[in-house]
Order: sequence, then structure tokens, then C-alpha cells
Amino acid sequence: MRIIVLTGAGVSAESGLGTFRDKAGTGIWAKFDPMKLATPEAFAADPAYVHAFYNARRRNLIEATPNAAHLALARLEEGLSARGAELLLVTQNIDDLHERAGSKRVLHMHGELLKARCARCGAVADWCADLGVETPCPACASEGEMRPHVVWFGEMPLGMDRIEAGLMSADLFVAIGTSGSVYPAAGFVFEARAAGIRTCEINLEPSDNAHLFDERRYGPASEAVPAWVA
Ligand code: BV8
Repeated sequence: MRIIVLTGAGVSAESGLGTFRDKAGTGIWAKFDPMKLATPEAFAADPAYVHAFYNARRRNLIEATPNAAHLALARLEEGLSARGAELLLVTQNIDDLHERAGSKRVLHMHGELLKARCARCGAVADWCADLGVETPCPACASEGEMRPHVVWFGEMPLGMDRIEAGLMSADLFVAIGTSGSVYPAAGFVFEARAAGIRTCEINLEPSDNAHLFDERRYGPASEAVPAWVA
């Protein structure tokens, strides 16, 4: 038995981390222009501004704690592996709350806020401090080349081969806390359906592609996910 779960910002909302788009229009991208913060061009144009945005989110994340949804998914992974079954947890989130809740196999397709990457040598380092335009690379010592290890718009998401393989061979695909508005993640449900895989959406409200899911459960993730895992 293999389950592939895709999580989005909604799974970390009750841990106090912002979501990006919501009906109330209070999401991060309602306050900040993603084209000025989450693209390589934006970083090249004003690295200090982009660093400040991610430094603030990094400081926020360090204060945050996993919620019942993260803990339930860690229990699910443990229960499945005890039965020789498998959970592939793919997250669009750049926080480490799944890991802190105990999940062992987490695939961060949009990168990780607590890692930094050198644009010159490609080295990726754990990073819980602020990044600045002069931050030296711990590997090649070049200055001003460190960037958040995050996938911006127009950049290739990470782990796509593993995700595509998982989508071909899973028994169930579950999307949790995602608006289904960013590709290629938003397209995974189409691929799961095409492969004849059962699909389930767990969200606060119907997502953009809710109609594509065989099963739909709504409510706050901290309630709906433990209820589904139980
Ligand atoms: C790429 C990291 C190609 C940075 C992010 C096809 C069609 C149209 C457009 C495209 C396409 N293909 C590519 C594109 C362009 C683009 C795209 O999809 N644009 C959108 C806006 C139309 N995609 C890309 O650029 C991607 N790259 O395709 O590269 C390529 C090919 C070859 C070579 C090179 C390149 C890269 C996309 C990744 C961008 N990075 N994040 C950062 O975090 O700062 S995206 C951003 O949105 C977020 O980070 C998040 O990861 C992502 C998805 O958002 P969600 O997680 O869904 O969050 P959202 O707020 O939207 O929704 C939250 C949901 O939770 C809501 O439904 C809400 O109701 C619910 N909720 C709220 N509270 C709760 C809750 N649910 C439960 N409980 C609660 N308490």
C-alpha cells in the first residue's frame, strides 16, 4: 500500500505560519507582491529586500511549533511503515514542521527556509540565522552569493522524478491544505486520476480543483487530518 500526500500552507496555518491566498484576501501574496519577492529576477534586482522577507519568515518559523495535523501525518507514516506500507509526504511548504513532528521522509518540492544555497558553488547549508548580501559561502567563501534554498516562480521544483514515480504507483493521493493554484503541484491530482488512483482533498474550504477529487473533507487541518488518519 502506498499513499502519497501533498501538503500546502494550510497545514501550517494553525502553527501561526501565513498562507498565501485565501478567500479573505489576507494571505502573504495579498500583502507582498510575489513577483518582487519570489522570483530569481526579484532577487537579482534587490537581494536585500528579498533576504529581509525570508529572514523575517525564518525567525517566525523558529518560534512556531507543529500542530495536530503534522503530528497525525507523522503517526500515519509510522503506522504504514510498521505494516510494510509506505507514505511519501511531498510538501510545498518550506517550513520544517513536518520533520519536527516526527515525519522521516519529507520531500520539500519548493525548498527549505532553514537551508541556504550558494549561487556560485551550489553548496547547500543548514541555516537558521539571517542571510545578507555579504554573507560568505561556508564552502567556497565567496561573498554575496548565498540565497535562500527556496524554489521561486520560474524555477524547477525539486524531486519531481520521485514525485512523478510516486504518482504512478500510489494507491491513494491526498492533498492537504493547498489552494491548488501553483503548478506543477496543482497538476498532481490530474496525474493521479489519469493513473486510476483514488484522490482525496482535505482543506479548510474547497480548493481551485476540488471538483477533481473523489473524496473531499473540510475543516481546520488540526481537526480534519487526525480524523482522517484515525
Ligand atoms: C515551474 C516557495 C517550470 C517560495 C513557491 C502552468 C499553468 C499556469 C502557471 C504555471 C504553469 N506551470 C508553471 C507555472 C508558473 C508558476 C505557477 O504555477 N504560477 C501560478 C501562480 C499560476 N509555477 C512555477 O513557476 C513553478 N516552477 O513550473 O518551473 C520550469 C520548467 C523547466 C525549467 C525551469 C522551470 C514553481 C512554483 C514554486 C514557487 N514557490 N513557494 C516561498 O514560499 O516564498 S509557491 C507558493 O505557493 C507557496 O510557497 C506555496 O508553496 C505555493 C502553493 O500555495 P499553497 O501551499 O497552496 O498555499 P495557499 O495559501 O495558496 O493555499 C492554502 C490553502 O490552505 C487554502 O486553500 C486555504 O483555504 C487552506 N487553509 C487555510 N487555513 C487552513 C487551511 N486548510 C486547512 N486548515 C487550515 N487551518
